[in-house]
Amino acid sequence: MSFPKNFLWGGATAANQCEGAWNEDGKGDSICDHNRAGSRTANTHRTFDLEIDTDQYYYPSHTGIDSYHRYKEDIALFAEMGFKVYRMSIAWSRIFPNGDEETPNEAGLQFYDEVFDELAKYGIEPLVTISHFELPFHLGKTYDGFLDKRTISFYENYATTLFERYKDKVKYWLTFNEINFGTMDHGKRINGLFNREYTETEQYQALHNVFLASAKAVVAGHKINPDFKIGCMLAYITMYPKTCRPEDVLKTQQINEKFNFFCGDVQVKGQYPYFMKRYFEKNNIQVEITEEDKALLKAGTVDYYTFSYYMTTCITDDLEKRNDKTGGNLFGGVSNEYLETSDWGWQIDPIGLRYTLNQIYSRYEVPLMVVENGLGAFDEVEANGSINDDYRIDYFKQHIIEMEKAIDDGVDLIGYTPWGCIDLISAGTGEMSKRYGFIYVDRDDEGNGTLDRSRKKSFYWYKQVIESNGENL
Ligand code: P53
Repeated sequence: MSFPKNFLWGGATAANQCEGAWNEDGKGDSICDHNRAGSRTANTHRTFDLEIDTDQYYYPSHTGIDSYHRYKEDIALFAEMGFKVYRMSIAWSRIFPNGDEETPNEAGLQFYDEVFDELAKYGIEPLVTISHFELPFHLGKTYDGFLDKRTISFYENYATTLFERYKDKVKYWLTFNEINFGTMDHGKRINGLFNREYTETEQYQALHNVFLASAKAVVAGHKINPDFKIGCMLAYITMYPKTCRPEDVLKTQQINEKFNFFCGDVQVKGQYPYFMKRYFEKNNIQVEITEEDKALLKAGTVDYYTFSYYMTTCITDDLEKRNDKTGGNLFGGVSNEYLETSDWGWQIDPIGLRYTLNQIYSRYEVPLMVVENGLGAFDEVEANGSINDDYRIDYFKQHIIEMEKAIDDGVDLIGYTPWGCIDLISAGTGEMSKRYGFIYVDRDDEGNGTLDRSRKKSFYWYKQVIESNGENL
């Protein structure tokens, strides 16, 4: 079997990692604009400043790759590769600078009108993430973000504004990026909990409010345009037991349920899974979940399921083995001796993608889309300007082969948008040198460079993959 005729090939980015123009045309500061650059060694720990101090520090999101001013050139390059779909996010604070205004900033709305019109010129379907780590800073500072129920209404107002405005231009939507980072460190970019330490109850309450906001958006969106496809988005980090010791297998199941299954269950099935209810009871976590909330979660289930897939990890309950941690991992996962790792320590596992697609599809049986996948790597520009990123081509080739096998297994996979189709700022480390793109951007970790775009070898390769609908790898 091969890829379906209407398969959505494309690429993915997020506003805060490429737009720049952080305070132009009325945009307010988002939570991301307070993150300084980090480094590969510091990995996921970037300094977060309550007060932005641009005289002293460099904040990568403030300029990004300047796509706010260069989007036409970028979209033309995507079109040249033959993209059918382009996943992007809308910067919430461009539309509602503080987040709690009643009326939107017209200049922000106008900007995305122009982006969608440009995509339409080339017949590229937009896929819009409504919230991709871009909570308006003010909502975190003043309301403790989603811990406060009022933030649900602010989000609903924001989402409804987008649905009304773009109802004839955008069909595919995602409510929250990587919602399952919810209660972890990355989660503060979603829920805005950064003013102090929060109890576990508060963290799960904020996540619950995020679920409610998502469900409200789904309900409102379907009313505005019944043809909308509104999905969820999870960071899927597939887990294998380190050994076949039953203790390891059981531990893997427990961590996997909480990280990979919990949020999807709520958003696809419309209810909390039994294991989370027990987890709350056993740990005295008192999340307020009313009957009305339960009805809303049921009414606001998503139309399709999307996820990011970069790596797999191994789990053990044997504490001694935990010293053998892998990069980018967030749950004390350990290494897999059968896999190679990226320069940032992420374990590369193409077969794991087939396994993952089947794991998710067997649980939900709704259409799936892989909306992030890719290799963050150092690229070298040759003297003649060419960039021969064969390692990236090889990574994608292996993953596409396994997606095709998953389709052959019977999985309803509808699209694939590799992450950072154009080089952009890394979310985890704030680096520019962690490159994912088919398109190279001349910019370094300190913010120097022309910002000029150029085609990597993988650009021509991906073009031919799309042209042949995945046949010509
Ligand atoms: P970076 C960690 C693990 C899995 C997905 O990540 C992650 C992260 C965040 O570090 O986030 C997603 O840039 C996210 C994107 C991000 C991309 O993965 O750290 O949705 O915004 O850029 C890649 O290499």
